[in-house]
Amino acid sequence: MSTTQPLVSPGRAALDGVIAMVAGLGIGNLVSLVAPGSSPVIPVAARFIDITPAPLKEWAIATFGTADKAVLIVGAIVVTLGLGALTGLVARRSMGAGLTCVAVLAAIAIAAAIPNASREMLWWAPGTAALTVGAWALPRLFRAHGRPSDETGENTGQSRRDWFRLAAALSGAGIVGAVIGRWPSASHLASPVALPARTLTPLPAGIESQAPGLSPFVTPSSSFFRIDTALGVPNIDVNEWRLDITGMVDRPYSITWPELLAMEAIERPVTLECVSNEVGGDLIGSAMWLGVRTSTLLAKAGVQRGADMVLASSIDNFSVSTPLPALLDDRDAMVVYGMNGAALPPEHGFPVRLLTPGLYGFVGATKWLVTLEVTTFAAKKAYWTTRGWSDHGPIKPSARIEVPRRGAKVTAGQVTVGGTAWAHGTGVGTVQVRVDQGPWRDATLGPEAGVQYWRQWIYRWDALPGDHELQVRVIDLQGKPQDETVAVPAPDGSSGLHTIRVAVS
Ligand SMILES: Nc1nc2c(c(=O)[nH]1)N[C@H]1C(S)=C(S)[C@@H](COP(=O)(O)O)O[C@H]1N2
Ligand SMILES: [Mo]
Repeated sequence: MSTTQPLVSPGRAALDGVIAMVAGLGIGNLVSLVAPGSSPVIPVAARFIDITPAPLKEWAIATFGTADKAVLIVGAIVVTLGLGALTGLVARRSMGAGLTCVAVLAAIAIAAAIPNASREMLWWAPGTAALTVGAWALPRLFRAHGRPSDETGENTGQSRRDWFRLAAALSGAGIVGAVIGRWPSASHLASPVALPARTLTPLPAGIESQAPGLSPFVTPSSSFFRIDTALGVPNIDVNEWRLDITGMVDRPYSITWPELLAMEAIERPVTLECVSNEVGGDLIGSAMWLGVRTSTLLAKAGVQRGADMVLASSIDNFSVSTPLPALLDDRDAMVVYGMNGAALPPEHGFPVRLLTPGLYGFVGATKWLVTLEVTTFAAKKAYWTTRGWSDHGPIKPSARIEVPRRGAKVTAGQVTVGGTAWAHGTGVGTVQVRVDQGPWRDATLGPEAGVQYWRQWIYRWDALPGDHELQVRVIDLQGKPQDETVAVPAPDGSSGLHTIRVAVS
């Protein structure tokens, strides 16, 4: 019998690799509690998102929408466990090579955690802990299988119990560490903050009660769509947060949280849409936003001639390029710290985000905002505009049918059709519905909250039995109908009529 014959079966070796990986990552994750934001998985996955080709990212957003991160996390877990199994198989041939794999994987995690700003002193700790635990566990798991008896190749009962105890302890520690450590999205630890009093009278009540399933007039913050490239939500301490106003200005300066709160606050109803939203899609929401005018903040710095854009960057190095006029004109673009009467939720940019009414989020709504750099389109590019999306992103007027749902079966007679419509800047004038390509008929509009906000609409339809097509369009207050040309989201937003079919019986 050859002495180089591995003592551990391939299945067991792979399982040992997986267990060592779970233990290492779990404990590393637990250690990341002391070094916030640097769990061993998140930085690797975050770098992965950065280098993912834009079309794949867009496909993920289009296919999974707000769930794209859940899909990515499950994918990351599967790939990670697969790497663990591979490491186990390598270790079966040579423990030295196996431990080298562990070290290389840990080195990647540690390198990916190198912080952009030197805010996190212990960024190296989680990856190092994962390395230590993984490198300790792997050879011990192998040894615990014991030497197979010469006759049968089977392990003894004693060694099986040893292995089982060790494996259970390591997996248990790993899983507990993963759960109580900072697993992605488990990090919603916004510090309680006091906000200035609200300045505006509350919005009128919507008409959602008249059509079950219709979007509420104001989208609750908890169900507001979320789109960003961040895996873990950045956890920002308001005491350390600063907004730098730099670039082509006479007097660059930084503003702190208390200084920002002391400035004159405005509160505005604004509908925010993602450029990736398909016609009829749900990447849109409407809320009441509280903050300070960007025009005031920029005027304090003294914008120099020749500038035509502001590059607004986040703590996680995301950026948008907003046309300068949109931040200075009377649409009241703002640096926002309140949403629907409370502090900005972590997922939506706590403590501070940019909000430019009338522009898609990718050119006007940086979350976790830390820098406003006054510059030019010729000099700088932003995150998505370097990936082929348009420099200018005004939200295209559109309308959608929310009830009945596409493909619904309804009873003949009076059917309530309803939805939302928006025409930023000008405002919604009329919403019209058409059945089976017939004449356009006016819908009844819900309350109005300014030209940057959507309107609900309802249409009472006398439905005859059969399959029918329903379409909707918005006409703005200047009488201009929405663009009916069918366009996909890239590069500057979708257009076309929202069209659904329903079965009436
Ligand atoms: N820091 C950061 N801000 C960001 C993004 C991002 O990826 N990172 N995405 C932008 C895009 S594309 C959109 S549509 C809006 C969405 O804002 P919401 O998640 O609050 O709905 O945020 C914008 N701000
Ligand atoms: Mo977006």
